[in-house]
Amino acid sequence: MSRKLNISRKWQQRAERVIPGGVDSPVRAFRAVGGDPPIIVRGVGAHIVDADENEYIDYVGSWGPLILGHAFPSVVKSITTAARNGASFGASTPLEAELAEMVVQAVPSIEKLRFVNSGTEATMSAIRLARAFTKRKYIVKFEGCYHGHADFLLVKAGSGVATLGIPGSAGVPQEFTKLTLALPYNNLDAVKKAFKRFKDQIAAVIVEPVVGNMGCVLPAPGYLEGLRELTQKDGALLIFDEVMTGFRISFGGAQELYKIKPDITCLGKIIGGGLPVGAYGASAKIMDMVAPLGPVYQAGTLSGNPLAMAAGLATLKYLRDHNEVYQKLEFNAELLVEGVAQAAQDAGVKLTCNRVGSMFTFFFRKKDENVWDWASAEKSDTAAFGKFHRAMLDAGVYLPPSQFEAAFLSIAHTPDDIEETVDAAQAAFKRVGA
Ligand code: KE4
Repeated sequence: MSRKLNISRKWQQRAERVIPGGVDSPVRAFRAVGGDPPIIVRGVGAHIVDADENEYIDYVGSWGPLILGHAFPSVVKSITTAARNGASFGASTPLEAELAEMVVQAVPSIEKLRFVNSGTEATMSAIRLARAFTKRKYIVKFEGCYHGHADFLLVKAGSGVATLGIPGSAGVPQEFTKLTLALPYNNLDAVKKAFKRFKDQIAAVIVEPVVGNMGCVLPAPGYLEGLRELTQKDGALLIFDEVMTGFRISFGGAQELYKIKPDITCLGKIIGGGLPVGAYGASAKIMDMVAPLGPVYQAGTLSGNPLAMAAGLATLKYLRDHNEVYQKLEFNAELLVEGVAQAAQDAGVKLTCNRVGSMFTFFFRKKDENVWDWASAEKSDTAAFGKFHRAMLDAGVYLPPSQFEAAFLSIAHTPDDIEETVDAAQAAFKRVGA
């Protein structure tokens, strides 16, 4: 039965009069799945509640930051304490150094880092730094990977292996993307060819070590090692965009899990505990090129904001002091994904489930095949995904409103939540299969 969304709809209509699409980020408009987006008024633990008082089990978790769940007590306490001392000074506070120390301890490839306000700022700054450090211009990114909305990163994949970037958004002049090479993910051959064609000219390769932004896609065995080797050989920097995977798939992120040492790491989401934070970090040799020490300019009014630092500190302290949460997340995520996969099989629905730790995606397929890059991901049956998403929403399960996004489990999700989700999936697959 469809959920009553009357008050949500009124808020959506009111917002649409003053905000494009009524949303401050496109995916929230639910265009990919249809129907009205619930307008959320509060969250606690693994649950969120909309303006019509409908409750949902939340698997978006603000797109990754809320690994502890909503309104986690120590996070709330740290934010309110910080707020009572003043929200922002435009001056340094002890909290920034404290959080930076925690990140440096957790991620050995980072000796120094700079806080910014979003993942976009982190990757944009990391690439500027890589270009300055190597004195080279070209960058390589991969189809289906998303690194925020900096102009030169909004590129459509070129048709050929080393076709220069084609703007992926209106308002991005071709001149801004012609130094960006967009290659297929999980294809080392394409990278070898690019380094051959642009020998000694590529400043950096930026990659989501586990992709979240085409849906969850895993690196093929040897792929990340290959990127490390090829970049090292040519003198290009390897940038791990761990905005999503950092502190998510392990306390040390994907680089700990896959034992790869990137040159620059971009972080965000979890390190802000739900408040706006991004960061980029590297060896001191690289980071000391950043102003005021070096010639690479980057700045931000609210960078290192005390409330965001406080939320990040509380989140990372909890994860550091309760490292067993990663095993619990692994166990619960496997239980959930296996349960949904079985429900799909019972209903005769073709589903490919990709998962690393507590980030996962259910790909609706027309035939049984894996999803290992954008070309295979985009063959998904997005209409079937849309039907499934709406059925799950009606059943009180809030999944990412796009086939090409990762879903997230938090430490707040209980066995009952998981059982309820699998039961809802069983019914939803019947609707999809119908
Ligand atoms: P932000 O600028 O949105 O903080 O971060 C950009 C970014 C960079 N790198 C990775 C790996 C990311 O996943 C993101 C942002 N992730 C999306 C979720 N797919 C944010 C959701 C949204 O755009 O509303």
